Parts: sequence; C-alpha cells; structure tokens
Amino acid sequence: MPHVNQLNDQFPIPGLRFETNPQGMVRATIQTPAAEAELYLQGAHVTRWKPAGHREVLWLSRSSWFESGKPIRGGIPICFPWFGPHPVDPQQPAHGTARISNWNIAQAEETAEHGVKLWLTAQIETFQMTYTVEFGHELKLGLQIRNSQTSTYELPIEEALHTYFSVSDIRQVSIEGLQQAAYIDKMDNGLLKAPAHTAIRFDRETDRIYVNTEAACTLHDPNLQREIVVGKRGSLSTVVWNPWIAKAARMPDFGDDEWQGMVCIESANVATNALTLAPGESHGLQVDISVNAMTNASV
Ligand code: TA6
Repeated sequence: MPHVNQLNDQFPIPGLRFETNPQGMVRATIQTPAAEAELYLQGAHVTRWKPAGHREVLWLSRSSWFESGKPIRGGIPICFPWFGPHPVDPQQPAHGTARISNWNIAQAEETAEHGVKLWLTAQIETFQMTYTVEFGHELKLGLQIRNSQTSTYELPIEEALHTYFSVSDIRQVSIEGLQQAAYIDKMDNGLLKAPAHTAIRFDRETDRIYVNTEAACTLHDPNLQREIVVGKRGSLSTVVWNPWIAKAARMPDFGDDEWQGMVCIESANVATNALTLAPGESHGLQVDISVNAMTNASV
C-alpha cells in the first residue's frame, strides 16, 4: 500500500487528498465545488458522496468496521467474483474478495465541472479489474473486468455495485423502475416471482434480486423532498435490500436502529444473470447516480 505522502505528491489534483484513518486504512477525500466524497483504497470502496446543494446520498453505518480485511458496512461495496456466500466453499468471504482487497490508484484527474475522476486497478483472482469513479454533480461508476487467464474461469462470475442509500425513513420511501421485472425473493425460499406492476414499498425485511432488467430505478424520498436516480448499463440484475429490525440487530457492524435510514439498490449481474468470460474477454458495468429535488408532481 503506497504511503499517503507519495500519493499526494503523485496526484496533485485540486480538492483531492489522501490520508489514513485511525486504523491506518488509506482513503481519498474529495472536497470540490461539485461534491464532497470519500473512497477507501481497500475495496476501492466509495463511502461518501455529497453533491453540491444536496445532503449526503450514501449511507454508512456508525458501527462499521474500518479494519484491513474486514468489509466496510455502507457506501458502495464491490461484490466480485461471487455474490452472497461462495457457491462451493463456505470458508470464503461473503460477496467475494474484491471489497476486502487492496486496490491501486492508477490515475486521477480534475473534471470539467471541477469534480474528481479516479482510476483504480486490482488483480482479483484471474481478473484484471479497472474501476473508474467520477465524483461530481453526478456519481459515475465504471467497473471493467477482464479474464486474464488462459482458460475459462471454472465458476459463473457475479458482480454487484452494492450501493447503500441514505433515506429519511424506509417506511416512507418508494422505488420505481422495477414494476415490470420478475424477481427472486430471498425472503421466500428464493422463489422466482412475477412482476408486481407496482412501485416497491417497505414494511418488512426485503431482499429481492430483480432479473433480466436494464431499467433505471428512482428512489422517492418525500420527507427529504428528493429523488435519487440510479441508471445502469451492462447490468441485467438489480438487488433491493433492507434488513429490517431483526436482521439489523443480528449484524455487529450495523446499528440496531439503523435499518430505518437506509436502502440498498444494487446494480449487478448475479444469479441467473451471472457472467462467463472466455480467456481475454472483458465486461463493463456502468452506474450513474443523480439526485433531484422532488417536484410536487412527483411527490
Ligand atoms: O444484497 C443483499 C444481501 O445479499 C443480503 O442478503 C445481505 O446479506 C446483504 O447483502 C449484506 O451482505 P454482507 O455480506 O455485506 O453483510
């Protein structure tokens, strides 16, 4: 892991600074006219994004671990090369190794709107990873994976940008965009269910994998008078999750009362949408997140 002084010398970008947290983990902090943000090199993990004129958009648990090798609870974990438990080996970490691996900063640039764009790289198993993160009035994420081995990877490849959004109260928000998508209901024995044809609202633990959908999602939060739009390309799955009361209480890195203030909308290729990449083949997943003040019409 490079020293922060070396990183600050190598990437003298206005508003970009590298520092270590009290546990010694290296993070980039961004403070520009376009946005404030934070990213840890472990997992290339975006933990904060606050576009100018708006509140913080991402949710981060006050009980999160910030220790090398342990996943950060909140922000945007990169789940790869599997999603959820390892398909074969229960000893492997949930959601893969990408989010607990050290990534390198390859490039940093100031953007035309006085934001910051970072390029990060990592070798995860036999995959060469490149992750671009553009912090500005929008948050633009690009995950490129390339199978750099000489033979086909023996398992299906799953990926997700497991984004945690901050909300006023999960019981008062709704998600539009997935009305026409079938979904795997992990709260009902993984049954595949027909499209609901209604916006998603929350009154219990919710853990659904919407499949075969390229749709953008809009998270409506009337109490905050805002809507968050999650657009995506190169993704056929969208995962929607809130742990509710009991599961939140079972997670040591998740405050017991924090279930009310968050929801995950995850842009992914998982389950029946898992990928296979031939030797040398690449795949790109792009997610663009924007925030708008809610008009009365959209309340
Ligand atoms: O994306 C939903 C999910 O798969 C849930 O089942 C829950 O396990 C969540 O991810 C968090 O997983 P983590 O390993 O980060 O605790």
